[in-house]
Amino acid sequence: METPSYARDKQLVGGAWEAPGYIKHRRLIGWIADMVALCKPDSVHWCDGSQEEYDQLCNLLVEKGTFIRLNDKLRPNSFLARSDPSDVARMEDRTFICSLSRTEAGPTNNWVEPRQMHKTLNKLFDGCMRGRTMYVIPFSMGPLGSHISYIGVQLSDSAYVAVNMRIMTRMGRAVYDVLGEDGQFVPCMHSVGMPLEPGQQDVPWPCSKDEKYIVHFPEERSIWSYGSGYGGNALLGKKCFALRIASNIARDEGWMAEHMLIMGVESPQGEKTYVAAAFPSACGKTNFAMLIPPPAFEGWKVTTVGDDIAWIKLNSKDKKLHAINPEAGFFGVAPGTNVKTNPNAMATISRNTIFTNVALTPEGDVWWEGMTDTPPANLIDWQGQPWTPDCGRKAAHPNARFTVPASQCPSIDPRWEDPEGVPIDAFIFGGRRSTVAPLVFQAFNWPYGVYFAATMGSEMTAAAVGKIGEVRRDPFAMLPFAGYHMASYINHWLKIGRSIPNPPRIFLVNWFRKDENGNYLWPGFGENMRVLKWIVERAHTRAAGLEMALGRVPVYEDLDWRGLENFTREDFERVMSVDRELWKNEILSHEELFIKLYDRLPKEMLYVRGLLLSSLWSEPEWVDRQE
Ligand code: SAT
Ligand code: MN
Repeated sequence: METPSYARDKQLVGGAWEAPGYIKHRRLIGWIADMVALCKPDSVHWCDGSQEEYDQLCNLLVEKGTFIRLNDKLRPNSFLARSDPSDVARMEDRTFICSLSRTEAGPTNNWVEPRQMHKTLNKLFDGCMRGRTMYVIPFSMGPLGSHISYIGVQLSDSAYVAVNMRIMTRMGRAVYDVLGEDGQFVPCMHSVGMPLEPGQQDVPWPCSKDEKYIVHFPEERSIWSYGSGYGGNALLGKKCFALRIASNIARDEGWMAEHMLIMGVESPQGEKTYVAAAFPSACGKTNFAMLIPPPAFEGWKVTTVGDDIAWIKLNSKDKKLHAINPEAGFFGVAPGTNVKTNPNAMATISRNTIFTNVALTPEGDVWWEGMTDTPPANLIDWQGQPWTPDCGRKAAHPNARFTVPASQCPSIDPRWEDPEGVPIDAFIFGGRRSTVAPLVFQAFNWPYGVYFAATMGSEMTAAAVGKIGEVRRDPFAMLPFAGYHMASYINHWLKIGRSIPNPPRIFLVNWFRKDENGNYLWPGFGENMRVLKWIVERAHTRAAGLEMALGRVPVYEDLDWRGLENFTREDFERVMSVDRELWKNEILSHEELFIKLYDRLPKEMLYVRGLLLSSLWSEPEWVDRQE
């Protein structure tokens, strides 16, 4: 690597920047010096995480045209940002896992030899912050100082990133106290990739139109992101650190970093059960995590620990898996969110929120598809253009997001910051499938559960740039987020199951099944409580579960239908049906994934597949005689 070392480049000390005296960590200061020398920013801003700093940076973003301040009466202390139309979602084909060997990254990740990638990045980052400020953003994933937490320091030339990171993580000066003189941190390097020549006018959303790289070095535990300012590409604590790098740390240390929401379910008797659920991006994790039970479920309550990421470790005292939410905020999908689908989210985002790529009303408030049945008149769309319902364009981008502190959520769980985490009794996995997958079933045991999670299919959404609607295998909803070989990741799950005396029960759900006319067969949202109640009762081995080909299922009588009487037994049977012919094809398509992962595929995947074929096969002779 050709970057000058701190020791060699004495000129930098006391030059355009100087580390504040409260930072005692020489290796950190050295790394920042190297990065300043490489990126050549005009100035360095050391984020302290204070409210004053947040307000100042938001004002700066308003001045620069990146932010529009929303009407303070309707949406206090909130802002709208509009991104460049080329920079609206995660870019999976520009995301790289640069482990030492290609085999380690596995066939589902993009890989480039690490020295080669460092060369490329060093060229790109050389001078990339000219004309800009470098923000030094110290953050903790997990409660500050907790034994479960990890620290990162992000260097970024985006003030938008700095203010978003203050919401999404525990960001600020106190992180340096925890780091001390030699604590561990993950260096997270980020640039929007648009240096400014002297006199060059900036744009509201700087980014690099033609070169984007989101790069992870698992052995180095470092992250480099270039060219994008949006979401998971740029807020490096989230997918890059808390999933891709953390999944590597977790594998080495024997815990799990998962793309899961965490929720508490409280019964009328006051019994609290925590469950964690994995769904791919933009498949309703935030809605499920904040679910409000239907009125007939009086006394039942759902509380929210997290909506996107879970770090799960074995608790040595109770020998159960405990989960924490490493994040401090929600970066949720706006379209489709409304007072019916997610009243808690609507209340959460009533203030102190950054909206990105939603529409603007003439009163200075926000709007998106699905917020109300009728759009307000005279909207300005997410690209700043006048918008009418018949113009043929969407008012908000389908991947428009809100960034908001989790503490503002009315359903936030009292233990959401508990450094010991919350004990998990059930795991739920669900994709978006208009056909084939039934509403709910429980896997017979841990290896069966791992099999179904590993072979989960889901139709692609707008959260990533790609073919929306196409079914792809998304093992554990981690396809874009596992930082190493996917088959080793599956094996890690099997190992975890073997290491716990009584592992959580595993359930598979599908809220998205449709009929021949494209109508949803299941009402979803708050009504998912009916399924959740069965899951919780099963996890405590109190509810019945009929043994069927795929696993144990509720029969009609096993679910609580009070308040949903117009959903008939036939409706239920349709949404639960398992078509053996379709399932044989489904299992054939699992084979495609297995062949891809062949070199490291755990043998359990083949055993379970064999057993499933055995239970899905119908004996032709016997069937003939019955006809
Ligand atoms: O990766 S993002 O944080 O932009 C959103 C997601 O895909 O879940
Ligand atoms: Mn996510």
